[in-house]
Amino acid sequence: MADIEEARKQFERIDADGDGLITPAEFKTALAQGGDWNVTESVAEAIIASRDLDGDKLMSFDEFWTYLNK
Ligand SMILES: [Ca+2]
Ligand SMILES: [Ca+2]
Repeated sequence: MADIEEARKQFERIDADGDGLITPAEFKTALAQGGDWNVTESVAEAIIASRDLDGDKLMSFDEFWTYLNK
């Protein structure tokens, strides 16, 4: 079971501009900063699309949280 406070911190780290939505570009940057997992923007888009519940191509905190609790 994921911890919602920890999840929120992770989400805020990825959401570089703090608008509450993670774009593929933000996700890609966060992965690159996190270590050696370099993905292309289209891969980042695909990962977000697989977690995207409302089809806006962005990941909200709710979608991130749902994903963590799968
Ligand atoms: Ca953002
Ligand atoms: Ca979404």
